[in-house]
Amino acid sequence: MKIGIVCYPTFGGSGVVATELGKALVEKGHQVHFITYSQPVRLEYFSENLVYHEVSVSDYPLFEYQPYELVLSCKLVDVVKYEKLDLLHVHYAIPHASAAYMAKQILASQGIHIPFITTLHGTDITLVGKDPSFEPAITFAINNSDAVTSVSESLKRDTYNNFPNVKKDIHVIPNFICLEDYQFDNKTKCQKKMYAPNGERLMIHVSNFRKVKRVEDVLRVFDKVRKVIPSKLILVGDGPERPNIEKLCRELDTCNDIRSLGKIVNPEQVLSIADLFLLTSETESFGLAALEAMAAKVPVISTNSGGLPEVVTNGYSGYMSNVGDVDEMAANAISILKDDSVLNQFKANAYEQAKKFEISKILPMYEDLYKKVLAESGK
Ligand code: GMT
Repeated sequence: MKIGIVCYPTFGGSGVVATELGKALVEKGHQVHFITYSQPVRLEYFSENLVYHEVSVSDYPLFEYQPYELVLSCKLVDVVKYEKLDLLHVHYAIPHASAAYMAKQILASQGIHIPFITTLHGTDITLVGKDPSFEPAITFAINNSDAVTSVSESLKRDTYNNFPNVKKDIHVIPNFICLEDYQFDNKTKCQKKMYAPNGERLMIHVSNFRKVKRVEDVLRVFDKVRKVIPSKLILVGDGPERPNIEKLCRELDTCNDIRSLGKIVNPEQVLSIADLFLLTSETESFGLAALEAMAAKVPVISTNSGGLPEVVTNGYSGYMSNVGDVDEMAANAISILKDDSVLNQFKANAYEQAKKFEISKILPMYEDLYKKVLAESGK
């Protein structure tokens, strides 16, 4: 198949999922065209069946806001037509689904039929999607997609709850992991002793430091744990909440026990040296970061919001608590970290849990959906 993939090329989970999906499809012999405004961060991959098309929005003084969606639609028209694509797969509803719809209509007027699949990732539905002014456009784009997927049952429920006029059947296809990427020997550049020189336990948090992640709760949990068990914390990522996080580090006097590593394209190595992953989000449609941690044999302490209970098994691969319950999260973290044998059991369980989301199990779900959509559209 010749598949066009549209996504945000940044560090967010939806871009990572789209990129890894594209690479896996190429491995299976499909031809994949990424159509994005910059090279996706994890697209460090070469194949004659992988093509990147940049969407560049030209600057013009009249535009206070550049018409990105329109430019994307026109780029889709161009790529579909000249690369003879079979279908488009757009990740994140806003504005990718409506851009795909417009491209589809333009192409139809020229006698070219292109079906498109929309994958809902989370904040397109739970946060941005809640802004009522977006509702008609998102509802319309979802209802007019040839197929719609969501990354969890929880997100599917949220979509029907937040968008009562959505009538489209939503297929749940969970996010996935390539476990091969997590096989390291002891000679990796990233060593635990760099960050925990005196044998401390090592905790880690990875996110885009937005409000929804409640990174302050990560610091509060860490602070409670380090008072009982000598510990260090690694923060990976960056985002708008950083100044507040730094302020809280100073207030709690935890700065000397925390290392910020900034944005890391492939966090597998640094994850693999950690003992525990902290994810304190207000909501997560899935929590790809938690899955990546488990793939690196790191148990997860998280909230029980959104799709996280579909990813983490409570009391097995980690523990989940109500949003904001930092006391319980700290107590759970201590119960795992205080004993080597308990920690090792949770690490092994985390890896077993991650195996359920191995890419080889999930990729066929997308391929089957592509085939179904192509058959239904007479291609
Ligand atoms: O908001 C973010 O954290 C980024 C966002 C995205 O679109 O990249 O992440 C969402 O999609 C990920 C991939 O499907 C999920 O693993 C995240 O849970 C989800 N984030 C939220 O729901 C907050």
